[in-house]
Parts: sequence; structure tokens; C-alpha cells
Amino acid sequence: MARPTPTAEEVLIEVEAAGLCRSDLHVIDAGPGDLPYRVPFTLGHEVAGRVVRRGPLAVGPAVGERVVVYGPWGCGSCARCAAGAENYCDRRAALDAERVGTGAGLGRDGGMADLMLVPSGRLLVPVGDLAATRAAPLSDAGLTAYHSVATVRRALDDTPGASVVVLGVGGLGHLAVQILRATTNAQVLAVDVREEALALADECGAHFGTLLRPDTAKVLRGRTGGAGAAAVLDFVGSRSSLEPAVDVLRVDGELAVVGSGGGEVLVRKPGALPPGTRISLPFWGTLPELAEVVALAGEGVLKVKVERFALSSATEAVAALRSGGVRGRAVLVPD
Ligand code: FEH
Ligand code: ZN
Ligand code: ZN
Repeated sequence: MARPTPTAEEVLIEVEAAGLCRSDLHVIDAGPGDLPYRVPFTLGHEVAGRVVRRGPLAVGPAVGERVVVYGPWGCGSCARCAAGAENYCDRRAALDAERVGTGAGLGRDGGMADLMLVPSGRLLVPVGDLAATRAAPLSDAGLTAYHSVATVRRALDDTPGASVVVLGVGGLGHLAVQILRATTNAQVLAVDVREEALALADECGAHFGTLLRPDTAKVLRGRTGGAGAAAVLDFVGSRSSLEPAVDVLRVDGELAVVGSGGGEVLVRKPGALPPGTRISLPFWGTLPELAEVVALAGEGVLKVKVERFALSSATEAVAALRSGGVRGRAVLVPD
């Protein structure tokens, strides 16, 4: 591959690791015109690497520094982007209409490659000597989990003896369990369809884990003394996960639908949702939050469970993720 030359603010990264996400599967499976992206482009929106060359106007980490790439690339100048919340760029719709892509590996060439151009050094967070395979997942799985916890934090902090349910203990869920244990006093209740995922939840500090069954909401409510969960983080977002999510919610609780499983929640009064329910659809996270996630990992508080694949085995990794056979996060490493 010819070595791209960074211009203006651009920075060239030598990729050391790129995580594989369920959103990559959505991109791979999308039909023509389904996504606001021009094709072809290289996937990989969860990237760690080393700065190897900077454009003449580049800011941020110097050549030689090891970094993770903040993946949601907004307009860079609206109020949200200026505050480091490019995940919620106010010009997203306009950018999508121009088909300029959502970010690294999402309409723009990403990190499933040896080299990757980043539009600006403002999108890079130094990772010190964190191993690349454990750093890369922080930029998406870790950041999204952290932002999701931040979204429901008020319900957890305002409710003495609060319980929080984590639905789906995969690449994001296992990190959410660790973040909840490290940053809240809530009782963490984990749910998954795989025994090995519940074992991972236990390793990550969950107080209780149960397989998804018809009576899951009743089982979980029983662990809360009958009050229900002050917050539910649904990293699956399917019909089968959202049903127990709604049924286990406490009055005045918070439901964060993080997974893109295509499930639906009927918002109606009167209806199944308890009074006071707040629903959010957290997306990725902010640049300041990414720095906080990297700091937690650097302190040894956040440990990513990784399944490593050579970049040349990317199709094997995709198949493993599709079949539910990945424990933790799949990470691709250039050959
Ligand atoms: C990225 C692009 C579009 C939808 C969802 C995502 C997430 O994987 C980012 O965390
Ligand atoms: Zn992702
Ligand atoms: Zn913007």
C-alpha cells in the first residue's frame, strides 16, 4: 500500500490493532444505498496505532506517540463538536447528505489496514504503554459503554441501593459491568443467552447473572427486593431483550437502548413503561470521555477481554462475531 502523505491538519497512523464491532456487520450486510456512505472504503472504527507522520498544520500527539483514534468524525466546528461531542454533531444530517461518512471505517477509510489517515490530531488520545489490542476497544466498546453509564448515572446516584441491569455481556457489556463496579455503588445484574458470557460477567464483577428466559424480569426483580432496576443498559436492543428491560424497570427509572438489534418499545400512557421512565439512545461517546476511559484502563481498572485475529483472518473474525462465538471483543492485528 502506498504510504499516504498527510496534508494540512491530517495525521498518518501506523495501525497496531483494530477492533471488530457489530456495526461492522451492519455495514457489510447493507444493500446499495442503505447507508450514507460512498463505497468502497476500508472498515475499522476502533483503532490503536502510532503516529508516523503529521501534516504541516497538525495538532496533538507527536510522531512516535501511541494513540487511539476517536472514531465519530463530525463537522469539527459546531457547538457539539467544539465541546468534543462529535458523536452528536449538529451537522450530522448535512454530512450524511453529502455522503462524507460518519467517521473512521464508516464511510471513510478506517483501521483494518496497515496505515490510516486521521483528519486531525484533535481526534487522537495518547495511550502510553497500553497494549494495542487492549487499547483499540477502548475507543468504541469502552467509550460507548462509559457514555451509556454516564447517561443513566443520575438514576443510579439518586437511588440508594440501586440495581442496574446489563443486557448483553459482549464487547460492550463486559466493559459496562467493570465501569459500573468501578464508578457506582449499584448492584450489577447481568443477562445473556450464553453461559460463557455470564461467566465473563462474573469475572468482571457482576453481582448476579442469569440466562435470558421468559421469567427473567421476575428473577431480576426478585434480586432488587421487588422495586425493580433503577437503570437498564440494553446492549442488544432486540425485541427479546427490550421486553424484560421494560418489565424490570423501577418507577422513575432509566432505560438506555445501546444495541442496534431492531427491537421496539411502545411509549404510551397508560402503558407498560412505569411512571417517570426516561429512555435514551446513547451513541458512542465524547472525546473527553475517551480520555477518561483510557485513564481507567491505564489504572488497571478497565480490562478488555480480547480475542485476537490476524488482519488477514478478518473474515474468520466476522464469522465468529456473527455466530456469537466471540468472548469479549474481537481485535484484528496487521500481519
Ligand atoms: C457506529 C456507526 C453507526 C452506528 C453505530 C456505531 C457504533 O458501533 C459506534 O459505537
Ligand atoms: Zn462500533
Ligand atoms: Zn459538528
